[in-house]
Amino acid sequence: MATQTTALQYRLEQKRNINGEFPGPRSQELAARRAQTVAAGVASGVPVYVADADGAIVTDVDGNSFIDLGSGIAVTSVGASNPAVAAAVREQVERFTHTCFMVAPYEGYVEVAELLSELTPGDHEKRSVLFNSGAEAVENAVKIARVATGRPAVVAFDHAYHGRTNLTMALTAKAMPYKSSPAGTFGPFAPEVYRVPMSYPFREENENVNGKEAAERAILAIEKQIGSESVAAILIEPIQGEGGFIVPAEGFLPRLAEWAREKGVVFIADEVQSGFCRTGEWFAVNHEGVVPDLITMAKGIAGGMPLSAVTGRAELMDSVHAGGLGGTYGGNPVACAAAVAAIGSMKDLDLNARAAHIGSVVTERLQKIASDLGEKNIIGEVRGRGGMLALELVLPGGKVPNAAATKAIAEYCLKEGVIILTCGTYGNVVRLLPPLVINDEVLEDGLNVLETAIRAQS
Ligand code: PLZ
Repeated sequence: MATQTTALQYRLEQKRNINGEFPGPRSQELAARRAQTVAAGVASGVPVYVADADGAIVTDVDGNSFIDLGSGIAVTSVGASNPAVAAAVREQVERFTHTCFMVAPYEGYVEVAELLSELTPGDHEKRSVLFNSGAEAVENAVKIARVATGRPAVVAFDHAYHGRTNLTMALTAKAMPYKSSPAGTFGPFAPEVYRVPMSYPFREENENVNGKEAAERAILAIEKQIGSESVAAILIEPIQGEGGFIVPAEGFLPRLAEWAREKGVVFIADEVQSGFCRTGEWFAVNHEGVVPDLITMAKGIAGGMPLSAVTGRAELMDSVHAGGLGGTYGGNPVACAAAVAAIGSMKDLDLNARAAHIGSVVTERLQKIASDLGEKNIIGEVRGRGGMLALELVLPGGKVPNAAATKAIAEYCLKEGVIILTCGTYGNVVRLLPPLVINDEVLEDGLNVLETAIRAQS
C-alpha cells in the first residue's frame, strides 16, 4: 500500500463547511457585476466566488468551504497555495517579473528545461521550449514536427481534446462547445488535420478488439486515407481527458509508437492533463514504457502558474532555426520559479505514490458501489489511473449514455460542498482529479457525498 499521508503543511482547515444556501450575498453581488462586464462565452461551473484555496479546500467570499475534486482541471496537484511554490513565486517577483527570454535570458528557464530532460521518458538527448498554455505547447509541437519532417499532415484521434486556438480546435474532436456555437462556427479550421479511430474499450462494437488491433485499425486509416509519407506527426493523449478519461487498451500506444518510428512520423504525446504525477507516474506513457518523440506539458507543471512546454529528441527540436520558436511570455521567470518548486514538492511528497494510493482507494470504493447497485446500476465503467479517475454513466442494463444522471450527480455534489467535474463526448462521465495532496479524510468525505449522489440517481 502506498503512503497514507502527506507531509504538506496546510494553511486552511481541510474540512467541508457549507453555511446553508449558496451563492451567498457577496457571491451574488459579484455575479451581478460579472454579468455586466464579463463575456457570456466564458462560463463557470461553480456559482460562488473564491476567497482562498489550499490543499483540497476552496473557500468562497461568504465563508463556505468546498472540497475540490477537480484541481482547476488537473492543475493544482501540489495544492492551490503550496508553501514551496508560494515562496518561490514571492522570491522571484521581488527580483524581476519579466525580461522576455528572447531578449534577456535567465537561469529559471534553463533549470526547468534540465528538469524536463530528467523527468520525461527516454535517455536520449533532449531539448525543451517553454510557452504559456497547453494549446500553445500543442501548436508548437506540430510546428516542430512539420519542420523536422518537411511533411504537412497531422493525425489526431476520435474524442481528442487539444485546445481552443485555431489549430488546436481543428485537432479537437468535439464540436459543441469547442468548435461550434448554436449561432455558427468558430471555423474555418486549420487544414491538414486528419482524424482516425481511438481505442475506447468500453465502447468497442466488438468487445474482443485488443489494443494492437485497435492500433492497426488506426494505422490502416492513416495509410489508406493520408499516406504515411505525408504525415508529420501523430498526436495523442495517452489517457484522453475532456473526451471522457478514455484509457486505450493495452498495446495500443506501443504499436502506434512503433509504427511512427518505422515511418519517420513524429509521435507526440499530449500529456497536458495526464502529466506530472497525475496518473501515478511522471507521465501516463510510462505505464506502457512508451517513449514519445515529443511531449507536450502544462497544467500541473507549475503549481497553478501559467507555463507549458514541449520536450523532445534533440535532433527534432533543433531542426528549427534560431528565432523560429518563442513568444513574449513563454517561460516567464515567475512561472519557471513556480515550476521548479512544484516539481520539487512532487518529489519531496512522493506524489506519484499518493496518486497511486488515491487511485486504489477511489477505484475500490466506486466498484463496490457499482456491484451493490445490482440491476439499478448506472455505473457503466470505472476507469483511469492514479488521480485521474472517471465513472462512465449509462442507463441501467446497457451502455446508453446517461448525461442526465451525470449532470444531476455533479449538481448534488456541489450543493453538498464537493466540486466535481464532468466530461466525455456524450457528456456522461464524472471525472475525479483531486489535488494529489488531498488527505484521506477529505477524500473519504468527498466520496461519501458522491456515493449518495450516485445512489439517488440509480
Ligand atoms: N491538451 C490534453 O487537457 C486542456 C480544457 C478546459 P490549455 N484541458 C482543459 C477547457 O474547456 O478549455 C488541454 C488538455 C490537453 C491541451 C489542452 C489545452 O490546454 O492550457 O487549456 O490551452
